[in-house]
Amino acid sequence: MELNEIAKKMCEKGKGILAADESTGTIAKRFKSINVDNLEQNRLNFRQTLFNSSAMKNYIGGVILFDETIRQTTTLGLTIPELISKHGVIPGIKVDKGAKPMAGSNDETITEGLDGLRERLKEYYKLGARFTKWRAVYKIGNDFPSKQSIKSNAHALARYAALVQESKMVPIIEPEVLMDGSHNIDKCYDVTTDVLNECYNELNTHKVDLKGTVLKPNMIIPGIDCKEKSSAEQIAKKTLDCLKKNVPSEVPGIAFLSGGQTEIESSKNLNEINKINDTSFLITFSYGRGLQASALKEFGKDQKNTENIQKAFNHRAKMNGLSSKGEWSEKLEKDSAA
Ligand code: 5MM
Repeated sequence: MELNEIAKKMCEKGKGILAADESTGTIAKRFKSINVDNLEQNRLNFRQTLFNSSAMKNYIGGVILFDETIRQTTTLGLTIPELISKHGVIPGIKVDKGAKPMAGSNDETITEGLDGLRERLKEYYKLGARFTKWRAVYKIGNDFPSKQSIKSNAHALARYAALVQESKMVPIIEPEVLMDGSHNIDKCYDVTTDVLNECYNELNTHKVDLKGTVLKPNMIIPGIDCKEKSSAEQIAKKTLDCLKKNVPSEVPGIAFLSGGQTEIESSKNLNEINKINDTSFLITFSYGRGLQASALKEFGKDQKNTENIQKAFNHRAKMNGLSSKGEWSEKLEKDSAA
């Protein structure tokens, strides 16, 4: 498949991406919150339960995996990429090595992982991956994000994307402006504008074919401690405006991260965005917490209760599938949950 076709399939109307690429440290936090030991077998159990849910076929276009997961074989006898592909879903892989402290700018990070990336990509392709993900992290504060953080993270994202396309896979470009802090929605709009601009400058310099990429941005949203709350309509308007002004129209798909929003908030906001989407972008979800929080709770109650875990996941995937078409509503949320 051509890169543009893969990108469009990942973000197909009614579907989105499941971000199940928590590194061992991140999944440790998630499991701690439900009192589950962070063992390889438990990580496999949880993930294979999600990847074998009925929602996969109807509402999921791609799954982002972590290095450990793409190599695992399920108790059903299939490898994880085989299980995912069986449902017609595209397997993908997180290839960054994490956000590390940035020399020269206290409290900011640079995402690492470029060394040896070309070789790692060849292996991931053989294991079945057809798209990849790299996340850059920017925090908002008095002096943040610095020019240094915006420039160096964009440069790394572009070098990553160029290598991924050379390996015949679609790069997901994830510049995440964090929700942490008390900044208002306009500050998030301004910082996201600067971040996106620099990313597309660098992607252009590195000759990345934008038709074969997917953008995974944050929504334009006030900081978690901001006193001025914004409605879903305001968030949608500002988010779409920011994307229209800063994302080139060749980009086929935009799949948001949930970033700490609740499951319902992330569905509602995505729905509002799609209700007013007058662009050619396929706008959808690439949620980690926004898709998995309820299923994770069920897993914590009883790891063996596959039915309840899958029920929770199927419901969230269906709700977000509706949001990707602007067809979600609070009534459907309640009816379907019942
Ligand atoms: C699922 O979490 C992903 C992995 O995080 P770490 O590399 O820190 O372990 C993360 O990159 C994720 O893809 C995005 O942040 C979106 O997840 P949320 O939970 O924000 O929707």
